[in-house]
Amino acid sequence: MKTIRPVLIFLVITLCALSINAGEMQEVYTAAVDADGVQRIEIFGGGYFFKPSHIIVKKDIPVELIVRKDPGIVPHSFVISSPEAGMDIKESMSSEQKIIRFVPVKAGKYPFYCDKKLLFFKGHRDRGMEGTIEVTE
Ligand SMILES: [Cu+2]
Repeated sequence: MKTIRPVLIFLVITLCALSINAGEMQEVYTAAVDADGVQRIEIFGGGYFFKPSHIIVKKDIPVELIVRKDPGIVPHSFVISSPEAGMDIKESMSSEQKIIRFVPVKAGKYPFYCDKKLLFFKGHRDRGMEGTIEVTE
């Protein structure tokens, strides 16, 4: 028991640290509805992430995603391939803001990602450039 205890304490601390880290990486952003009835969310993308990476929007209310990427030369895109939920989007990102408009029509969790890939290298999505858009009733 005397030797097990420090190990247990170490494990607990490690697990806590890990869960805090995971929480930070999955930054959740819940959209507010603006006075004009639109849910606006700014999304920033870069190598290889989206921030925030988990956004929550309400069903049947128009959404405007204001997307922008870092100023580097690496191209990035913003893709949601969920036409069944009213989201069929494929936009190349720029360091200038771009507005993507849609109305989510079905509750659920849908992936968004960057579909860029250089030659035989791993695609950006595989490197972590993806997130979740969660549509709630
Ligand atoms: Cu990318």
